[in-house]
Amino acid sequence: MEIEERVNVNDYVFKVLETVKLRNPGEKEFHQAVEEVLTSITPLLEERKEYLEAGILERIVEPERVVYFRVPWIDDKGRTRVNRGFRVQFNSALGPYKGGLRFHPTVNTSIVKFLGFEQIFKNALTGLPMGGGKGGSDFNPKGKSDMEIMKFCQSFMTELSRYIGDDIDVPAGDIGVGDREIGYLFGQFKRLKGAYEVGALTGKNIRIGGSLVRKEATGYGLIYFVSRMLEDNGLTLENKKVIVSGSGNVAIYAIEKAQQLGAKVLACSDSSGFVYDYDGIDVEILKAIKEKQRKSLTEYIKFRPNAEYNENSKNIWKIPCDIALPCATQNEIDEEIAKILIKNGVKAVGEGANMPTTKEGIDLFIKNKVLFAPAKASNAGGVAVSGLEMIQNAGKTYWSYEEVDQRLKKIMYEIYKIASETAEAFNEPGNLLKGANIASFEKVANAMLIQGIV
Ligand code: NDP
Ligand code: 2IT
Repeated sequence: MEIEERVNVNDYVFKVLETVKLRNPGEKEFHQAVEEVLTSITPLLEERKEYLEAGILERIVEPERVVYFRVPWIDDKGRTRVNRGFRVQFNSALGPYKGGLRFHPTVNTSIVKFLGFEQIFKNALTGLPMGGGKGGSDFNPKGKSDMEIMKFCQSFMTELSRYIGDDIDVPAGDIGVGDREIGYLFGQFKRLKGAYEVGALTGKNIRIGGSLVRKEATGYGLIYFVSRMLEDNGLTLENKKVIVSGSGNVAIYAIEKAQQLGAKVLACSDSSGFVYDYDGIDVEILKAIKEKQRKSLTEYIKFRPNAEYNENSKNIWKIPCDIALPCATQNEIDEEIAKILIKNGVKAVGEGANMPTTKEGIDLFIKNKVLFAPAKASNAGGVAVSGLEMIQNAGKTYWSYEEVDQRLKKIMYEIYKIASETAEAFNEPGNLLKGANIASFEKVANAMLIQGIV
C-alpha cells in the first residue's frame, strides 16, 4: 500500500484485514484473531502514524516463518500412521519465538496461526523477553497408549528439532500436551542434539529442569487476574458462584485457586459433557480422574453423591453463575450463550482458554457492563512462568515455590494495571480488551521499529 492510501486509519486497517483474508483463505480463526486486535488499536494508530509508514501492520500479520512436516509413527498394532506437524514462528521482535504445542484432531494452519498471533501480544504483556509462536499436530492423544504417545512425540521432535533452541524458539504445552509429552519431546531432543540443552522447551517436569508452579500457572494466574479485576470494582471471589468449562490443566488449577479464595465452583466440563456438583467441585477427585487416569468426567459422579452428569458440554453455561471462566477451547461462548449468561446475572467473565469468546459475545459483555478479562491478558500466567523457567534454566538455578508464585502474582497484577490504565488513557475505562491490545501492540511495534524493516 502507498503511504497516501494509509492516511485514513479505519480504511487502512480495513485494507490490511482484507489482504489477510485473501492471503489466508478459509482460515477463519486466524482472521478472527487478527480482526479483534487490529480493529481495537485504531486510536493508537491515529497517534502513531510512523507505525503505518514502517508497514508494521502488514508485517505483524505475516508470520516470519511457518513450517509443516510429516509425522510418521507406528501404532501398537504395527500399523503405519501419518500425522501433520506444524510450527509457526510468528514474531521475534521481543525475543525468541515462544508458545505451546497443541495435539488435537482440529489442529490446522488456521488454528496455529491464530494461537501464534495471540501469543505475540500475550508474551509482550508479561514483560519478559519472548517473541510469539505456536505449533502442534492433528494427532489425537485420546485412547492412545503411553507407548504410542512416546513414539509419536519422538517422531514429531525428530522434525521439530531443526527449528528450536533456547535462543531460537522455545515450545511448551497446550491442549493435549502436558509434562508427559514434554518429557518425551525433551528426551528425543537431547538425543538428537547430543547435549542437555535444557532451555529449549518449557513446561518440563521439575525433575528434568522444569519450574515449580508452571503446572498451576495458567489457572492460578487467571484467578489472580480476575480477583484483581473484581477488587477494582468493589467485589471479591468470596462466596461467588463460579462455572468453569474444561477440566484440563487450566481448568483444574483455576478451580483450585478460586476455591482457595472462597469461591463456590459448581460445575466443570470436558468434550463429552459436564458435571454439576451441588457441594462444589472436588478438585482432588478431578485431578485423579483427569490428570492421573485420563478418563472422562462421567467417572466423577461415581465418587460424589450430590453431583449430576449432563452430556451436552455447552449447557454448562445455562447454570446461573456470578463468574464464568471458559477454560476449554476457542469460540465456546457465542452470542447466544453470552445472552444466557447476561440474563442469569453474570458479573464477570475471565478467559482461561485462548479466544474462547466470539466477537459478538465480547461485544455483548462489554455493552452490558459485564467485567471482561481477555485471554491474552488473563491467561498469560502459563507463558509467564515458562519465561521464568527459561530464566532459571539459563542461570542453572531453581527458585522455591513461594518465589515463583510471588513473581507470577506480581506479573498478573502488573498486566491488569497496564491493561486498565491503557484503557483509561484511550477513553474506554474498564475495557481491558482494548487496553491489553493497545498496550501490547505498542510494545511489539516499538521493538519492530528499532530493528528496521525485517
Ligand atoms: P488440556 O488438554 O489440559 O485440557 C483441555 C480441556 O478442554 C479438556 O477438558 C478437554 O476435554 C476440553 N476440550 C478441548 N478441546 C475441546 C473441544 N473442541 N470441545 C470441548 N472441550 C474441549 O488443555 P489446557 O487446559 O492446557 O488448555 C485449555 C485452554 O487453555 C486452551 O484454549 C489453551 O490454548 C489455553 N491455554 C493453555 C495454557 C497452558 O499453559 N496449558 C496457557 C494459556 C492458555 P477432554 O478432556 O474431553 O479432552
Ligand atoms: O497459550 C499459551 O500461552 C500456552 N499454551 C503456554 C505457552 C508457553 O510457552 O508456556
